[in-house]
Amino acid sequence: MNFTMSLIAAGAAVLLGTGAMADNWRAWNIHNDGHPNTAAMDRFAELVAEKTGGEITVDVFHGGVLGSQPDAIEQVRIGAIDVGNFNLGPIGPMVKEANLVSLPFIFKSVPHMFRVLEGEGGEIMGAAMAEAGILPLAWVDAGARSFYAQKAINTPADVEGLKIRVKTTDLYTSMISAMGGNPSPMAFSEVQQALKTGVVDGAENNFPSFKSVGHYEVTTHYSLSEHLIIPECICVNTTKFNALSGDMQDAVRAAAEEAALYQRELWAVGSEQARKDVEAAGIVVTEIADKSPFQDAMGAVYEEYLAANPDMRKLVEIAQSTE
Ligand code: GTR
Repeated sequence: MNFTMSLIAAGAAVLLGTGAMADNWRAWNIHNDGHPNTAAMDRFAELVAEKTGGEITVDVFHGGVLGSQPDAIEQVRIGAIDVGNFNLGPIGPMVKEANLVSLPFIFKSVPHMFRVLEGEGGEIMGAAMAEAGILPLAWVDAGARSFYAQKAINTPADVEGLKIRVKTTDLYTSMISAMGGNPSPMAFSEVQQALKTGVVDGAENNFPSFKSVGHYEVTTHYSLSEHLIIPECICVNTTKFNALSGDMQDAVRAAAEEAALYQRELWAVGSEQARKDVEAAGIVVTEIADKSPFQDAMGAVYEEYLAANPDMRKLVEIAQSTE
């Protein structure tokens, strides 16, 4: 090989080397267009490319096309999917500490939930999640979940005898049973059809999801029980993240934090708009002035859960003592 050829070969190697270093991540998102988290995840992808100078690019797969949420969480843990926007509810069966957020009425409000996440409670949950392979880069808002059905659900007694769809987390099953209802664990993608055909009588979610997947088209009443305030995360495979250089870690984290702040802004506006839209479409929204009957009914859920999981008491106390 002469000198010129060696130079060309060296140049090609450098180019190939650079090419090999650029990393393309696959991201999971359950929501479709028009949902605040879809726009936020697109923003996350843009910010990662920008802040890493193109060394990491992210392809976001919306609408849950990479699999159901419990499956996708597992995929991120093993590194088959790199990153995703996950609800902490379905993380609970894999990371016990995440179950804190699935105890009904554990948070007084969304700001209270964020204060807990930004304090010792969030540190404990985040560390346990990272240990399990799914590291939270930033927390995002998912508002509060309330019941909807073909009638108003203003007291726990209104749930009696109803078949209510829940996510596949034991605490939600207990929650519905404690009110005398029949819990029906089911994937998000199946709920609209189940409501439509009467396989279930009702479900529970926040306004943006109630609207975006058409649950409002097949129910008549949305009752503001606000029994669960479940945060979400932008979460990455732990090994993948730890293998990055310090600078790349900072860039990815900053991208997630910025995308999460953007999500919270979109959420505030989008959630109000979703409520207006479903009301305009004929949904009767009822305010529940006194939620104590619901809270009282949950006493049994806490008792049973903490008796079986005494090591969760500390997290519960941290949440309850956070102002
Ligand atoms: C939504 C949440 C999704 C999913 C869904 C459900 O509010 O953003 O991640 O958990 O609820 O009920 O399955």
